[in-house]
Amino acid sequence: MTGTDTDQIQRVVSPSGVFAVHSAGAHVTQWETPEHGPLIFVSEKSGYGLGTPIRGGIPLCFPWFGAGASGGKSPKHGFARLVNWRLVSESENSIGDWTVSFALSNEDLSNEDPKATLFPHPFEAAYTTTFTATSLTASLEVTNRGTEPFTFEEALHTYFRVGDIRQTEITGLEGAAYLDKAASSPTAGDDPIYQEGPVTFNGEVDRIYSSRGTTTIIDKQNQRLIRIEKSHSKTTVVWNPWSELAKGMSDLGDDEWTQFVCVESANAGDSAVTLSPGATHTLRVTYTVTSA
Ligand code: TA6
Repeated sequence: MTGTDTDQIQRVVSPSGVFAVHSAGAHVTQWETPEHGPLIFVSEKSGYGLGTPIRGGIPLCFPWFGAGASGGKSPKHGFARLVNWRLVSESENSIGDWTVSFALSNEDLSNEDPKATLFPHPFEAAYTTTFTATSLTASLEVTNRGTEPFTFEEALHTYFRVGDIRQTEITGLEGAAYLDKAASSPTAGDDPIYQEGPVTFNGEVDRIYSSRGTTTIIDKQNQRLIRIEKSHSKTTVVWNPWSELAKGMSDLGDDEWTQFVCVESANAGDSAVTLSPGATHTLRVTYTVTSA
């Protein structure tokens, strides 16, 4: 069972940095290191607490992404980011690196909860994050505890802090096919487009790439690189709302859109995961920061 009916924050200040994860959504909100400062963006206008998606950090999207592979599902991006996860363990090592683990299962959702009917499958999810002065590793493990196969989508919808999105590029997606979901983009639609060169930003970007590969965020203003290495993830989503959309978002300051890029390690759409009874799927990501 959830154990608490309020959001509990696990936070450490250590020689490796300052790290925080909320029980609501098992949501990472802080990864700050002595050499590089804040690496994760959270909006100053974000709401917090059960049922409120945090604008920033690492939202966990599960068991569907967006409105789901076949559309029409609500809440957007699934219910995992809205509910309390159980704290399983928390430990700091001798140099100040920190590991924290949370779990969520169908039994944590009461039978009366409409969320339980949205995904009526016996599942167990385990989410572990390890923070160091130069890296953050996150792994989301989903196990089918039932007798029938089920299909789910997932994403670590990470908001990386950048000095200025207009001076930011992403490499590693060259040649990858993507669906352009940005309403304001002339190429928006359901036909695949192929990425030419690095991803650059000069307007709204909302793209779902078919890509298992490593990507790198080049943050020119902060003179740093964040390398994103992942396993068992076939989808990479890149998002920045740009100025017009940002104005309509009540939980984002008018100029805050310049300060982040979402690079999401996911399995979504055609890459949804089907799990046999008893099987486990693990999506694992490591973010490593270096000076440019
Ligand atoms: O992952 C990109 C996306 O699906 C965008 O379309 C954008 O809406 C973003 O997620 C944020 O979603 P949220 O529900 O957190 O406002």
